[in-house]
Amino acid sequence: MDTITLSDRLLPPLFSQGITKEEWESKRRRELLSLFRDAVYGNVPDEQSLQVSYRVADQQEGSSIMSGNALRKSIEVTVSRNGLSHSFAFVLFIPLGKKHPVPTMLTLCNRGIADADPSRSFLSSFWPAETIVSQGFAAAVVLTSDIAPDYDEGFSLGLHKLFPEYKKERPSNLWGALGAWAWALSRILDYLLADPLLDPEKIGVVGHSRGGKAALWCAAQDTRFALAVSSCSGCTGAALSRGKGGEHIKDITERFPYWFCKNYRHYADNEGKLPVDQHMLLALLAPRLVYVSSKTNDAWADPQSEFASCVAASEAYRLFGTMGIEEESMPRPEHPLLGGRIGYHLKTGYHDMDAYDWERYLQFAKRHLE
Ligand code: GTR
Repeated sequence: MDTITLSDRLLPPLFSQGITKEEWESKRRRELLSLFRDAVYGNVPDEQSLQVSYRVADQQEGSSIMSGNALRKSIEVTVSRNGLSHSFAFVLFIPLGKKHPVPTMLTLCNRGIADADPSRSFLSSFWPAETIVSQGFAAAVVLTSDIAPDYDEGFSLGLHKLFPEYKKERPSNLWGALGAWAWALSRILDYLLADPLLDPEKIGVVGHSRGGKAALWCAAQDTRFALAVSSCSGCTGAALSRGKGGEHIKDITERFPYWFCKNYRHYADNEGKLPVDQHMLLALLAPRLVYVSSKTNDAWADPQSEFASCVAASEAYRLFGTMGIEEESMPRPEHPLLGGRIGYHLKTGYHDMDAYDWERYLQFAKRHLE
């Protein structure tokens, strides 16, 4: 396949020539985060006023839980502010009979409960908890809809209900649903980091499509995540916006205005004016691990633009003396690139996250985390 040409995309530069990795960390990284907050994903409102508490609602092990191979915990997270509160739950399977502490994969599930079933009556390949656990990883999952609804409810439900002052008018640079999902993933991370059975240095965050966008945004901000995995995240996820095929900023801000801050809509049909592009989102993870996967029949997400983003972000990895993506040519389907600190594969199929994808994510994580 062809080598990716980036010059046609007219991307804003990641950094100026001669920058050191210290300058990147102390200055440029912060600038990019503020640009993404103000123009795309929004700022967290009044963060210091939010109080978070955790309650283990259920904890079980034994033959009924993954045939005795895992401990299952259900944890309720309550976020309070000025007398209001919102709770959401996440589920955690920790492998038993393995050497602890173990690495963890935290998945943001944007589908229904059947795809993240704690009872394991439904064994969905979208979140194959048994596979994850059998490979020695703890598997955690949370539903997007439990954190903040995935429809335009006028900023009044989920975490948003803690901010009644913004219900009438949401300031243009304030978060939407994606920002709330990303913030909640970091609150789950706070809990995971304190669990002695889990390795605090080896926690990854995984998401598909809108969940992939949120997983990347979360790990871009929160350096405590060792790895971010994006499946088919496309527009405003892994894919470059400039020169993108399929979904554009105009499409996404018309259909899902509540995902982003209001400012983002100014870049509809106006990508060239956007102060960032999505290679910068991946670069914010450098030198940590990122994995991007695409499907051949997912032109809406645009695999070429997702891969081009990995190539462009690799410059930030070179600042750290490490390798981002290992090849600059778009790989053929079923030819994963696992050697660099940015992993990538294209798989034959439609917009989905499946068993093949998970096998590659776990393979990549093992290879680089061990
Ligand atoms: C689509 C949306 C995409 C992607 C997808 C999904 O309708 O246009 O950006 O996020 O939904 O989440 O499955």
